[in-house]
Parts: sequence; structure tokens; C-alpha cells
Amino acid sequence: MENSAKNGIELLGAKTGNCIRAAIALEEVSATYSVRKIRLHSGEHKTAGYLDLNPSGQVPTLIDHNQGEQPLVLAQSNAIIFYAAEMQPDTILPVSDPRERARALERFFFFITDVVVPSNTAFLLERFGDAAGAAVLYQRSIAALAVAETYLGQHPYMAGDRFTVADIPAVTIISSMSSNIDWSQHSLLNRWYEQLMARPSVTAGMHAFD
Ligand SMILES: N[C@@H](CCC(=O)N[C@@H](CS)C(=O)NCC(=O)O)C(=O)O
Repeated sequence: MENSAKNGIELLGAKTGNCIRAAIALEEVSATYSVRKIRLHSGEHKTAGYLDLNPSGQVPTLIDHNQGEQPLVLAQSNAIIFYAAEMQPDTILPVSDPRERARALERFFFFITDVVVPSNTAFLLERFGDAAGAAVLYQRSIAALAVAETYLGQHPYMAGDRFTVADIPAVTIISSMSSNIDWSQHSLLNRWYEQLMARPSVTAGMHAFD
């Protein structure tokens, strides 16, 4: 991987859930950024140049070249989402209303810890041959969607009357699990999902690494 000097904000990644979440957040706050595709299949994320930026050897990584002499490097998708939120305060993360903000954070972390993490861990277990362990974790993440259905019984978005950070992990993980969801049990989720998939920031984020 080349580490040539660049301008502006670069998002390095591939077409994976963690990278798409970061891209949706940047799109939602109308950030100007460029995408640098990292070739996971050829191990580009394990090269010395990339590991200098992201010691985990994982994607995504954001480089903001506009932050003084040293670029700012972020190597965690969720940190990138909150960095994007701070570019346009009170857009995807409420600022003025403490209740609204707390609810957005509560539901953001619900999706990360109770849906995304078990689902991603299930994927890894399956790859390493533990089909039974994988099934338990997939089942846990699917079952957690009943909670999301209750959120939508109160408001049109996951954390209230407007799109927030909470909707970002929700839409990417539900998109990857969609063929395993019994939509007849999740009618509010179904309506929300169709609406979200037509949202310009989500469409752009989903295709950022095509
Ligand atoms: N905690 C990290 C996890 C990143 C992560 O797991 N990235 C995956 C793709 S979604 C990856 O790079 N996998 C390749 C590898 O681990 O070798 C984040 O949220 O950014």
C-alpha cells in the first residue's frame, strides 16, 4: 500500500459492514472524503504501510489530512462514526437535548453489542468450523431484533423522530441478515428498513467501496 501525501479526508476500506457504517456516517454529515480501496484478498491490510496506520491490520481506517502537520488517523469504525458526528453537531448525534442524546447512544450501543458483535463472531466461528457455536450467536442477534421492533413502536427511527447514529449499525447489520429474518414478525422493522435503504446517505455508503 502506498502512503503518499494526500489532501482532505480519506476512508480506507473494503465492502464490509464496519467500513460501510463509517461511510454512511460521513455521507450523512455531507463530509467531503475520498475512498481508498484496500484489497483484503491480497492481504493489503497486513502490509507494513497499512499496519503503520492501523496496527490491528483491519479495515476501516480514516485519515484526516486537514488536522495540522500530522494527519489524524482513526482505526476504529465506531470512532469514525463519532468523528463524523462532530463535523456537523446535532445532526446524527443530538446535542441540545440530553434525553435524545442518551437514547441515541443507548440504541447505537445496543446494535453494536447485542446484534453486530454476536453476528460477526458467529461468522468467525463458522469460518473456523464451529457451526453449533455460530448458530447460537446468529440466533441471539436475530432474537435481539424483537427489541428493535419495540423501539419502532414508539418512533419512526431507532432512537426517536429523526435519523441518528443508532440507525447506522442497525441498517448495515439488518441488511446482512435480511434473508434470515422472519419479516412477518417484524412489520415495523420492515417499513423502517425499506425507508432506510432508500435514504441517499445509506445508498451512497452501501456502494462506497464497489
Ligand atoms: N473493531 C474494528 C473491527 C474491524 C474489523 O473487524 N474489520 C474487518 C472487516 S469488517 C477486517 O478488517 N477483517 C480482516 C481481518 O481481520 O484480517 C472496527 O470496528 O473498526
